[in-house]
Amino acid sequence: MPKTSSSPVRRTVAVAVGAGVPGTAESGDLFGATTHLVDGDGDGWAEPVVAALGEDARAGAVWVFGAGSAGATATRSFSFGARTLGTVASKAQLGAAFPG
Ligand SMILES: [Ca+2]
Repeated sequence: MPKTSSSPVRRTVAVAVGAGVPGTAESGDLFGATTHLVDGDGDGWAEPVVAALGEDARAGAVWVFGAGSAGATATRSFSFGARTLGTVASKAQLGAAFPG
């Protein structure tokens, strides 16, 4: 995965879900329903952000994966949702509307 640039670029990002990824996959989570790339830590490498819109009664949750010269990785990945934020957001579908 290349470092971020100011020019818009569409890329396909494959992230293997498994060991090191927080949480447990459940039927109806809709993991991967929306995705986004953002350099959240400012190191120049865009981290994949993946939403699961069906998580927790459609409150939604977001996973952020690590990124670097070797690509995306579960290392340093984390997730958050309504429970993490201390809110009750039934059917809010956190992550449903990433910028295009
Ligand atoms: Ca980064």
